Amino acid sequence: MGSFRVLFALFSVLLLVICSNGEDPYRFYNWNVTYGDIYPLGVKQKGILINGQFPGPSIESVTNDNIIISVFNSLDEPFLISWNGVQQRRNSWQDGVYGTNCPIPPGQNFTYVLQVKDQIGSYFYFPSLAFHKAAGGFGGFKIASRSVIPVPFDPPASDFTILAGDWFMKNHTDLRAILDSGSNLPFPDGLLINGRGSNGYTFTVDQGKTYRFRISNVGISTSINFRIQGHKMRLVEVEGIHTLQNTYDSIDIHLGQSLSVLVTADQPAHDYYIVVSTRFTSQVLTANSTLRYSGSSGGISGPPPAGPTIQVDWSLEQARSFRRNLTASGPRPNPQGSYHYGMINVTRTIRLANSAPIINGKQRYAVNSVSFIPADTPLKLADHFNTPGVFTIGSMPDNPTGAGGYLQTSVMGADFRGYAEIVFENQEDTVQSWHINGHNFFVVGMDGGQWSPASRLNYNLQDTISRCTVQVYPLSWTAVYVPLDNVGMWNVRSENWARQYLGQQFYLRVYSPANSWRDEYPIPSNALLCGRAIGHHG
Ligand SMILES: *[C@@H]1O[C@H](CO)[C@@H](O)[C@H](O)[C@H]1NC(C)=O
Ligand SMILES: *[C@@H]1O[C@H](CO)[C@@H](O)[C@H](O)[C@H]1NC(C)=O
Ligand SMILES: *[C@@H]1O[C@H](CO)[C@@H](O)[C@H](O)[C@H]1NC(C)=O
Ligand SMILES: *[C@@H]1O[C@H](CO)[C@@H](O)[C@H](O)[C@H]1NC(C)=O
Ligand SMILES: *[C@@H]1O[C@H](CO)[C@@H](O)[C@H](O)[C@H]1NC(C)=O
Ligand SMILES: CC(=O)N[C@H]1CO[C@H](CO)[C@@H](O)[C@@H]1O
Repeated sequence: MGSFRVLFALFSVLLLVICSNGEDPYRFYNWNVTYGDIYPLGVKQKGILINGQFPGPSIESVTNDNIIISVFNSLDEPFLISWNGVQQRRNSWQDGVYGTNCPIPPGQNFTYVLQVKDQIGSYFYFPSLAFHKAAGGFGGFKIASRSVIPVPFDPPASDFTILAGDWFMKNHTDLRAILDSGSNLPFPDGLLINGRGSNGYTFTVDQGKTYRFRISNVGISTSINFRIQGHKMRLVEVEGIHTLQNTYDSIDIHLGQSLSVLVTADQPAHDYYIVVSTRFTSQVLTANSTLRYSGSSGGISGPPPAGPTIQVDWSLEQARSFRRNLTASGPRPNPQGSYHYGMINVTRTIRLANSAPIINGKQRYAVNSVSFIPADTPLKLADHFNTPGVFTIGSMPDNPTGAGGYLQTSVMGADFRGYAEIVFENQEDTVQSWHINGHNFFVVGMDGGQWSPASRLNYNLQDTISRCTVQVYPLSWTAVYVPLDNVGMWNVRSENWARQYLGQQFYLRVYSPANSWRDEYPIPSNALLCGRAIGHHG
């Protein structure tokens, strides 16, 4: 361990030289990824732990920090970690998905060099390959505002991370085998709050004080609803945007989404239920935690608070009530309303329709009929080394084709500094959740039925939130505006993990001909090489 530290210190010095923003603070993490016994639903399972923890340790950072994470893969399978919503400006080299990085082989390590440039907010990290996410390996990722930037609420007495989501008793290799054989996943076996099922976790508060809860849905297959018995929640942040501070009794959080609420401990000093439950499922799963007032005189009383179950309109109305506070600052001191997203000319409209085709006798998932399959070399590396035959730009159409599904390593080309309107069209009867790496997008509209150009008349061009993960309700559409301001190879994916695994994803290649460090960083000197990239030098 000692020599590892010395080596690591030397390596860090090297990295300091590589990183362009030497003046911003550095934070170092050493992570050992192992299998270990966990009991999330009361029964022993083999989970993926980081430094012995499930969920993994939280990353606590401040805008512009450099984050250096050395990941040692002690599993028996190749492994990568990705950063949900943490943007990697100019640096898709660090994105940690199949299309950008070679997997870390078993028994080896890789050091990620991230900078949380011009960002604030609540996010999480997760293992991106091979359905590992169903075994754990995820954790919170907070980016606080710099001390000189005003935040539109008083500092909370404490800041709690809640990672909630559905969970399966089958392990990730069994779940993978089900999907590989062409079948659907079973219904999940339970819900977890910070790695535990019912009555596992206790959050202790002082009467009269106000607390921030950062809540992420880290699950595999279902939207969730979050609520606290007897307490109102004041929404303050959604994926890095300070919102109008509306109060809610309960809030829906779709797959891959994160948000923050403030909760004031303004009730008698007892224990209260914190509840999550599944949304839009015929069977409703729930999990409990406890909000405990310090000096609580009594246990929990009454039934856990009920929440919405299958109601779609309720959720749609709530989503529309999430608005940007135009006068609050974001990562910079200027107000969030100073970027007039509604006044910028759209350079391209892209319509993306999800589907569930059977291809070669197996269940697959697709977007515009294309079901993504990995190639033998990460796309970013193939692009960098000009390796032919790995992927074709333009293999992902801009519009639904109406055709059946087919398999392809799909990459869509896009011009740096373009301004795209993307319409996610869902003609299936299930909720979708879409994520775009490296970018934040403005959620300008969502509604039931089929999108048409006339739908633009009802877009919110004033004060909608921007985020990185958005839901699309059953038989509905969601439209977003995306500033294509980050050069790189970026994953666009379903956050429903079976859909992602079986092809409902593609890569967006945001391209600048300038070939300049101002637009994109060069390949890192420690980049792992694999497939047809072996033998090349950065
Ligand atoms: C990782 O943890 C395992 C199990 O505790 C241990 O055997 C191994 O030496 C650790 N590796 C590193 C690099 O710390
Ligand atoms: C918006 O932010 C401003 C500036 O911090 C703050 O004074 C105001 O209370 C906020 N408004 C709402 C409705 O949250
Ligand atoms: C998952 O469980 C199966 C038995 O159901 C077992 O054969 C397999 O080794 C397990 N996988 C892991 C990674 O533990
Ligand atoms: C929540 O807690 C209550 C009371 O302890 C318990 O009866 C109920 O079963 C719990 N819910 C779940 C899903 O376990
Ligand atoms: C948008 O396009 C219109 C019509 O082509 C043009 O008049 C206007 O200046 C453009 N606006 C911006 C902000 O570029
Ligand atoms: C502990 C360990 O294996 N460290 C290795 C991490 O990876 C670098 C190369 O990227 C090696 O030099 C270290 O020995």
